[in-house]
Amino acid sequence: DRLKLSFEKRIPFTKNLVATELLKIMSSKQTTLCVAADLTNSTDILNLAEQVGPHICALKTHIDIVDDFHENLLKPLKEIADRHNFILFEDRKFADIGKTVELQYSKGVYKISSWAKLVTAHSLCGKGVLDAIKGAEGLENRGVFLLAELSAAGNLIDEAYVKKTLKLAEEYPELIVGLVSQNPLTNNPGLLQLTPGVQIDTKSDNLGQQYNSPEIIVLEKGADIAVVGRGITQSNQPAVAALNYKNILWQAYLNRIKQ
Ligand code: BMP
Repeated sequence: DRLKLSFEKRIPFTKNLVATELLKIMSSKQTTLCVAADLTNSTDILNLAEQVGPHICALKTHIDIVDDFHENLLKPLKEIADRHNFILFEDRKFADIGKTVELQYSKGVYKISSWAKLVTAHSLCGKGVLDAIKGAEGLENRGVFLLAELSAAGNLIDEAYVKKTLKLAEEYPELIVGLVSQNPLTNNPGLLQLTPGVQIDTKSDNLGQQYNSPEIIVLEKGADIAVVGRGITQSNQPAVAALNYKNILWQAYLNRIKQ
């Protein structure tokens, strides 16, 4: 059962090298925290990465919201990620025909495949998206988190869509690192559950985002990795806030795997 196994014991079940790396980082740094660096200024992103770096397993970006984006952002960002041992994760949510996804993933201003070991993809468009990511130029080791559920109020995903997403994930074990979901959908110890919509003391924003507490998402909703954005980025002391989320999440995980 995925929920009762330690991250270390789950490593042999993964068939993707980024998943293996992620599980090793989570175990050694004792963190399941992924910070969503949803900031629109390059310097702010670098400062945030430096501050929260020691406490995270991955930094999730929306690179297309950066006002002053220049490829010069990527070198220092990679350097910070290497030094603090976390993974760069572009939340691109690919959803188009395979050929277009191939171009969006590897070309254009952002050349995502050259720096992000992890990306997200919607299952909506089917296999072509995953074949495109698999075959495109870029980093040798790459992994995909497939979106199975959303934290957005009123989203159109239903039970059948979730089931079909799970089936698609199982067809690409060498590419799929895990699922983005709000509930425990699989017992496969080789798949990681990434859960956004996490904040302490806040239940929603004014645009449909829905939050659960760190304890609830780990103990009741099955999260392995928690995505926290504004709960940390809007804090006066992001490093302190990140450490606090990290500690609460890790304790909840220890309680979950306790026999
Ligand atoms: P925040 O914690 O500030 O609400 O940010 C959540 C982050 O997770 C955002 O970057 C958003 O794009 C992402 N996300 C989400 O909120 N819900 C989902 O279902 C999937 C997401 O990727």
